[in-house]
Amino acid sequence: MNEILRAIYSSIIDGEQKVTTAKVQEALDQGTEPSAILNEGMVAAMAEVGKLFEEGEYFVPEMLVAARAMQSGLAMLKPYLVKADVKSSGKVVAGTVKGDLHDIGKNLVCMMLEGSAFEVIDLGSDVDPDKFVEAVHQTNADIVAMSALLTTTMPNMKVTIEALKAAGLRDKVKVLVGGAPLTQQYANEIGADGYAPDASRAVATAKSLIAA
Ligand code: B1M
Repeated sequence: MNEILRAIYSSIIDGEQKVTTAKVQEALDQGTEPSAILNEGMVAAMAEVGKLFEEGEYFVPEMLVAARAMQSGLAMLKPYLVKADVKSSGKVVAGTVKGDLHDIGKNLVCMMLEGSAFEVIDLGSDVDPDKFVEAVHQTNADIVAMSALLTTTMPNMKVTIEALKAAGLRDKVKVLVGGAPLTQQYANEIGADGYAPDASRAVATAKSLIAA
């Protein structure tokens, strides 16, 4: 990792939001690839924050300031990840499931989808199953994209799929799921149509779901 990426990495771990934004700008000015800033500097830092939390070195406040630094860096990368395109690839209703406040991965997935010309209706985090249903009704979406970061909230994906069924919408919409604790096997078990382990594969899977 070069010096500027290391500085971004450290600033996120230390939760130094101002340093993160300054260093991301510096990296962009130097011509560093946005994908390197994202993956090597920022995503890697959040993985380390998770490790420190697991080891009892970090607590929720430290995770929170790191998340704020990450979000501000992500906002600066957005124009580079989201390019305008004329033809819509499809309409996606996205959200983090009920009970789950983790939205960084979901935001990244939304940005990458927008970058591939998907129209994204982002419902945010802690999204009630009924809100997903209502949004699909209102927007006629092609895909429901759900994210979960907690093992305790993963079951709410199944609850949402059941709510879509109960509303008679399950045949009209594809369901794409992802998030750190998920697996392809879990996605199969809950009856999702697609699973992706990261944001770029979420885009590829969304495209193949539309094509199918
Ligand atoms: Co929390 N947290 N957290 N947290 N947090 C984790 C998830 C945890 C693994 C940390 C740990 O113990 N190592 C752990 C979960 C353990 C478990 O369930 N087994 C945990 C815990 C326990 C908690 C609390 C319960 C802590 C507490 O209160 N005691 C609490 C729960 C709050 C709640 O949600 N109700 C909590 C709170 C928080 C903060 C609010 C402080 C903050 C979130 C802020 C925010 O998001 N705005 C936070 C953070 C930052 C984390 C870690 C450190 C980082 C998550 C992150 O943003 N990663 C996380 C540890 C870790 O993940 N290693 C942790 C970066 C992001 C880019 O990755 O979200 O995985 P990720 O997204 C990836 C892929 O997963 C995938 O693509 C993304 C990019 O490639 N992906 C999809 C995600 N969604 C997808 C959807 C798709 C496809 C792919 O299709 C639709």
